[in-house]
Parts: sequence; C-alpha cells; structure tokens
Amino acid sequence: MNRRIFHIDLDAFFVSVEQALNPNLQGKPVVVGGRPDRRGVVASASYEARKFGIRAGMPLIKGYHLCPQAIFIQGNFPRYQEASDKFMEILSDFSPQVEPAGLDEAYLDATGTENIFGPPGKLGEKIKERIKNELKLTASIGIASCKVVAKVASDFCKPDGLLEITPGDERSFLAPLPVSQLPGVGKKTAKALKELGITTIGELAETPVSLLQKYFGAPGVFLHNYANAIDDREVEPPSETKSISRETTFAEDTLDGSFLKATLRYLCERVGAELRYRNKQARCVVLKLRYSDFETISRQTALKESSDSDEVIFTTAHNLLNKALTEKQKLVRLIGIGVSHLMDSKQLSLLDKSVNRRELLNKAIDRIRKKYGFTSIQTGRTLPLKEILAAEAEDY
Ligand code: TTP
Ligand code: MG
Repeated sequence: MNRRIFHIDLDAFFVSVEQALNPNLQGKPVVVGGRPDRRGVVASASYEARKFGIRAGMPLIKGYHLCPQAIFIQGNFPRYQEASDKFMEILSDFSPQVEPAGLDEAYLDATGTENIFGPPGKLGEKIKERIKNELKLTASIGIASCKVVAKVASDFCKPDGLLEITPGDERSFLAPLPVSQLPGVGKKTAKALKELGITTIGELAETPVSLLQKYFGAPGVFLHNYANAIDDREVEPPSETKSISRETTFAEDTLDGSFLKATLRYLCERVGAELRYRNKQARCVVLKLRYSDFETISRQTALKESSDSDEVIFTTAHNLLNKALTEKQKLVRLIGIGVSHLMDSKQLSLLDKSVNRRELLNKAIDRIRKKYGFTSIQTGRTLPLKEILAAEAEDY
C-alpha cells in the first residue's frame, strides 16, 4: 500500500512567532538573532528580509550590510518552545504517528486516515488552517509516499505551500532539482558531486551506486536511494525518555572542591527542571567524572523514594562526588549528573508539608525560568558559577 507521509515545516519560524505577537513587525524585513553590532549569526529571517539575500547562519553584521533597514531582534527561546509544543499538539490530533524532526518540523503518517479526514490534500489544508487559526503561523506541507520526498516537497512549496506528490511521480518530481535540495547533501557533498559532473538529483539517481559508494562510502548508498525516492524509514513517535542527564567539560581541569560542588548544583538544577517539565520522578542518581587522563568513572545511588527535587538529586550527587574525590586525587576534566529509572510523577503526599513546600518552590523557579531563561534565577549555591552562566547566557 502506498504510504501518505506528510512533512510539515513552519515558515520563518522564530520571526513568524515574533510577528504573530507584534503586528508592527508584519510584512517587514525582520531578523531574529540579535543586534547587528554584536557578535552572532542570523537564526531566522522573514521572507521580506530574504529578498535582500539575508539567510540563516549568516553573520548579523553581513545581514545588516545587505539590508540596513531590517529590524533585528534578540529572540526569546521559551516563546518558540511554547509555539513548538502547541504545533506538535495540533499535529497529534490528526495522527498518533507524529515524529518531531526539530522545533518547527515534523513528519506525520496519515496512511489510512481518509475515512476520517478525507483525501491527504484536504487533511493538509485542515492542518494548515488550525496552525493559522491557533498559532497565527503559516506552515508548508509536503505529502509523498516516503519521508525524503515529503521533505523535499515541503521545502519546494515554501512559504505557505501545500504540495502532494502523486504515487509514481516521485522520481520525476525530484529529477530536475539541484542536488543541494536533497536532505543529507551539504555544501561539501554538493561540491564533490559537481566535480563528478552531477548537479541535479536526476543525474545523481542515474549514477551507478558502486561509483557513489567508491567516492562517499556507505552514505553513497543513501544518496543513491534518496535520489531514486527509495526511503523506507518509518515515521517514529519519540520513545519514552529513559534517563535525563547534563554534563559540562571545564575550560581548565580542576580539583577545586567548591567549584565542582557549585557546578554540580547547577547541573542538578537543570536535571530537576527537565524532570518536572516532563512530569517524571527518578529512582536513581548517577554521577559521572572524567579525569584529565580521560579515565571516566560513574557512581550511582538508588533513592529510597522517587523524586524530582533539585535538593534530593543534589544531596545524593554531592555524596557521590565527595566519595569519588577521596578515592582519587586527580584533576577533573568533566562532571556530569544523570537520573534514571523514571516514572510518572505521582501526587505528592499532602501530609508531608516540607516536601510540598519544596515542590511549590521548584515549580515557582521553573515558571520564572520558563519566562526569563534558565540563568535568570540562581540558587545561592551556584553563585560561584556566575561567570560561566553569564557566558552561557550571552551565547544564547
Ligand atoms: P528552519 O525551518 O530551517 O528555518 P525557518 O523556519 O526560519 O524558515 P523556513 O522554514 O521558512 O525556511 O529552522 C527553524 C528555526 O530554527 C528557525 O526559525 C530558527 C532556528 N534556526 C537557527 O537558530 N539557526 C539556523 O541556522 C537555522 C537554519 C535555524
Ligand atoms: Mg521552518
């Protein structure tokens, strides 16, 4: 049976979210990435800005030279995360087979849903309409019998497009397009292919697979298959998270106990926030250390009761750290913390007021961080990390 796979990608995502919130930005050249007099690159450019040649990944200053009248904005990641969550929720109303492929893109398998939603083109229109009404955003949708063709089709019909490739037409749709349109063909591969005299996907499809394998190794087989619209990858909804971890490598190896402790605290808070975001509790805490000679150890403790509390994770991890530091007196290059054996959060006992207060405090901190960024609020114990956090905030 012919599969009906959708690739849905939001148009000029970061910029469009800003435009939806601020109508003054609509219809104008807008760039999200930061102020042009600062170091940094363009994250997203409105289609009006693209007319001037501005592209994602370009230094902001170059964008400014191409279009000085463009409006440059810093951007606000939590807003994009929120829009992304709502986008995925809308898609999940149409099929249980939804695979997020990025913040603003997903595959959806609609095979066999005609009885409910009508033909694929109609379903595509419905999805676009809901995204438009509920998020004030436009999406482009490609529909085909396999992932790779659906993705090329959604790129091809941008912005605000809908393109269905009829079964049997896949190869002829791909053939005239430049090889750079094929997922997996970056600048380097496109250049190497050009040296072999291959510039279109059709030419790539005709090239013997043995030759592509000789030049590109195993990826050569994928290139050949994709160019011929051969792609049997399934749409795979994300599997249940089994563990959550955060780690950091130091600029300089260290044995400074208070610095290690503060870093550990920071990482535990990140892990705790992620647990609560996912409505999970953990039964096991794992500490990872890599020493300057690259020896790597991990030590773990099972918790008596499952928890999502920063405090519990940190206290457990700190005990593990102290033990590890007395075992070995070697400079530390990397520290990491993970939690595993996850289960869905249960209602905490109302009788245990101290647990409940901590829970409320963690929730309040999460809300502030969601709004203003993770580093907007620091507990006393991560204060020695001020410099690292400031650098991280700037990178963002
Ligand atoms: P894309 O879907 O590649 O780009 P886009 O949505 O801005 O534009 P379009 O799809 O219409 O071509 O990426 C989605 C978001 O990911 C984008 O809005 C910002 C972010 N992003 C970066 O931060 N840096 C990048 O280099 C790219 C390509 C995207
Ligand atoms: Mg996009």
